[in-house]
Amino acid sequence: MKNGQINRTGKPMRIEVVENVQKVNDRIAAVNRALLHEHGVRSFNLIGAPGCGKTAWLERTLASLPAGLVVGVLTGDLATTRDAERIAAHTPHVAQINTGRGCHLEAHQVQEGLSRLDLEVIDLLVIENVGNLICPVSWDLGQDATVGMFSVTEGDDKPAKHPYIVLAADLLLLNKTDLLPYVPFRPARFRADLAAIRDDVPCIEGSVATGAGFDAWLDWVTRLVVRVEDPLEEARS
Ligand SMILES: Nc1nc2c(ncn2[C@@H]2O[C@H](COP(=O)(O)OP(=O)(O)OP(=O)(O)O)[C@@H](O)[C@H]2O)c(=O)[nH]1
Ligand SMILES: [Mg+2]
Repeated sequence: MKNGQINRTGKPMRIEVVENVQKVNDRIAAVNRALLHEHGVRSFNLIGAPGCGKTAWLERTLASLPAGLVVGVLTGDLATTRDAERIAAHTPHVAQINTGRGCHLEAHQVQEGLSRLDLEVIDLLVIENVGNLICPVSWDLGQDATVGMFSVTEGDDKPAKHPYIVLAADLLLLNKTDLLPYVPFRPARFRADLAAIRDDVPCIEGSVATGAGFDAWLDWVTRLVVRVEDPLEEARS
């Protein structure tokens, strides 16, 4: 059945339209991925609820990575350039994408964002998605890896209630562990829920405020970048 046709219930075929939009998105995502690899740029898409600490985590990351590693950042928000301004204190390679009412980034927006970055000099591209644990999971942007972030202030039930980010992630982060003494968050419950959904995804528990977990995180980031610079590295190690 073609777009715009009416099905037997008399209702328009809305699902097919969404599928077509996603097919277009996937094609542009593939173009983004090829462009990034052509320039030797590795990338990850950071997804988490509003205020879980994505930008703060990136600020600490940028301040901690070796100076020789050049990081580009695309920050996605409905409005304002505030996240890009925060990131600009650490790297000149940053561009803000405003989505208006859009609850997630799409590949064409990232494609436009990439045109504002100098891919010749960037080693790692970080895409901070719009604060949302739901929609961003379904939209490929062309990234190599997907990182999902939770924080203890959101409650320990979030993996159970948002299983799709757990299923999609290559790595999970649990931020704001410095606040554990002050919030009713049960780490054992959080870990058990995660394991019930998927037991093969690593989860780094840490805090921007204290730096806990950052050794493991920086190691993961460095390995992501090294893989593209020397694809044989993993085979040798
Ligand atoms: N105590 C504590 N506060 C944190 C930590 N990480 C971030 N915050 C605070 O949490 C608030 C939200 O942080 P942001 O970095 O803006 O969060 P975000 O996920 O980027 O938010 P959006 O981009 O709006 O979705 C800020 O007030 C941060 O200072 C942490 O590890 N511990
Ligand atoms: Mg942010």
